[in-house]
Amino acid sequence: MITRYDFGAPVSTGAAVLNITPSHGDIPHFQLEETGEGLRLSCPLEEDTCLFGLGETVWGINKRGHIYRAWNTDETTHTEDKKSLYSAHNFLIVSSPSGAFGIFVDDPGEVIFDLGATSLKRMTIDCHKDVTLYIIEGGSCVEICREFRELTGPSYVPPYWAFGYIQSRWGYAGEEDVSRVTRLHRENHIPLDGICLDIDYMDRFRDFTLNPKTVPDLKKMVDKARKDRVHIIPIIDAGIPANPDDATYLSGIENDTFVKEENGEVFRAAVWPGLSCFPDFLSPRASAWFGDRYRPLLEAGIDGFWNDMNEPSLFYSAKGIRKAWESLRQLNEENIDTDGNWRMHQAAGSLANSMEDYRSFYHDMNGTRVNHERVHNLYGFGMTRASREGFDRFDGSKRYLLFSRSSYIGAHRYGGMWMGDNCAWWSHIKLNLQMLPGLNMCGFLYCGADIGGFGKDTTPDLLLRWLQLGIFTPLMRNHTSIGTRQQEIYQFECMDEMRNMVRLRYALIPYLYSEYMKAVQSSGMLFRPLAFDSPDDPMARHTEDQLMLGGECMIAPVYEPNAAGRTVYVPERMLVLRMRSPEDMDAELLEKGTHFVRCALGEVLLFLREGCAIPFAEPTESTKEARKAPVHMMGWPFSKPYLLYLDDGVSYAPGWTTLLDGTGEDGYAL
Ligand code: MIG
Repeated sequence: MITRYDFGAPVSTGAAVLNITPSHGDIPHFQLEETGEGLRLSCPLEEDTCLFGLGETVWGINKRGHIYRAWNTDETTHTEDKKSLYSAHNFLIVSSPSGAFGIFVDDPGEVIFDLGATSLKRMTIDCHKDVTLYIIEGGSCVEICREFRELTGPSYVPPYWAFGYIQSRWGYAGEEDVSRVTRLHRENHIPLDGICLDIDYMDRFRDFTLNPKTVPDLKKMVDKARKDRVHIIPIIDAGIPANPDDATYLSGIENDTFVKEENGEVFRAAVWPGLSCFPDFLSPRASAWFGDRYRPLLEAGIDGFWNDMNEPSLFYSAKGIRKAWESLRQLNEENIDTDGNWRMHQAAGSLANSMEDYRSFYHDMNGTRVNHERVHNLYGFGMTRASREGFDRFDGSKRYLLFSRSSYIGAHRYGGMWMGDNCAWWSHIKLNLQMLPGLNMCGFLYCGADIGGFGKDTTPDLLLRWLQLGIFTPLMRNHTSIGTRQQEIYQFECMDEMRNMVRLRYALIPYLYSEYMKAVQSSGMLFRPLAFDSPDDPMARHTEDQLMLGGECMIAPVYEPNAAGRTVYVPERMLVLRMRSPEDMDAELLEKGTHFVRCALGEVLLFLREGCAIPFAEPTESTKEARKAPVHMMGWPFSKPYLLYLDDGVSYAPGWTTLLDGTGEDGYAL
């Protein structure tokens, strides 16, 4: 049961799609306190209470023991002390052995979740005094989640090809890169469905322009890639260059679509193209304008985009840099002394993403002027919605690939997301896994991390192990930063093992796609904590490095270097498949309990629940041929039939499901 509580005059965020009448009773579970600036909710934590949710954050699956600040931030180093990443997903389930409830703090400004960090036995949430809170009670974590998802609406469905392997690198600029990367994947028989272009495909990093050297003929490039069964996925940034020779800028000024300062002047801050203006994604009119800017790219046949820098990230503002120079000018040029040294660092180091800048501009929310600080976390959501609505206006019958860096709950209806700038660190494989269930709880089903790591140089074994998690995530993209080691699979001596992982992914797509669609249609989750499926099992409740996947499977990836396998908690009788390739695997029956399961570098583990089998396809080199590839059932002999989801993969025409016979002839022989 969902109860809504309104305090003061809350901002309407667009997160919820159900219009629930606010209740005037006391809010259950929490003690409410008015602090100077806002509201504080606090609630005691029992010893065995687990806290699940919050979407994209650092920390474990259980969020207890850390402070989180909902404030969308371009954070380039995801270490365990970080309080904010790129998105705000303020939904949390408080699960105790005695029962569970959910809370959604629908506040688009800063919210602080102190989840047993200041005190072991207490959680507090600090939000604004104008806020809408939803409390969901009754039932298990799975049921609470389902109610929350019904409140916030159905998840985005990408095209089928978006389940294919995507190769990306900051530095891919156009035709040459696309043909080389395509050719080397095809020559080496590494399956591939998409290549991302990063900011260098644009003319001086300006949105909706093309670098004439690297993209002389967009349509030709797109058509050629399509013949090679590859989709080109260009990046679009939030900022528009404040430059009178830029057509998008001129159009934005003419149509009055940029956010403004108090005095009515257009707000300017630097990002990649230099001083830029920022579309007002909270204004429907400005959003429609922005969505229509994609049209020339869509007309050229582009059918996938990634939206970046939409926290919004600001390198410095026009005002901020002026102040910094003033402060620097006061220093002695040769001997700046200790205080001066501190001031110099302060002046330069506080320029990016400054609170002062965020406070200095306003949005036009249907005629009401709202300071950005109050609604900061809605900006990326607005950009996602604006672009998606633009695609729909262009061709409402077609599904486009779209994933964003910044988001708020509600954005999950319009697009997917990636987890931003991780590093080539082993700990980030685990972090990738731990973020998945929280994101799924909040409706973000189409997501994934930069496989192999964005920052720092990857290593062959790190990439291989990371692929062994990535083959299960709907967005499976290898992406890395400019300046790092080449990270395409064909760069490595263990290419054969890596290729086999991608081939396994393609063998699993019928399963992943079917389970994805079932999760969409039932407001369910593709990835769940073990605690959700086995709420009364104390071991399952505290398992931090394994996930349930769909209705039939569990995954337990290896995320440590030099491992010959790993310890796995098996919450019920399962068959583990130790897979080296679609053609080469062995199986072992595991009883409930803790096991050390062998898993050599070239192997990936997939656990199947008792009596379950999953569809498994003959892998193809792109999803284009996948429809014709034979599918058989793999798993327990004499397993129950499986409901396979089949649709045309691009339109919104409802799919039809087929029952695959699981009688056992095709079952994996024990
Ligand atoms: O300031 O476009 O997270 O994926 O490669 C860096 C360049 C801007 C950040 C994104 C990353 C992308 C990079 N971008």
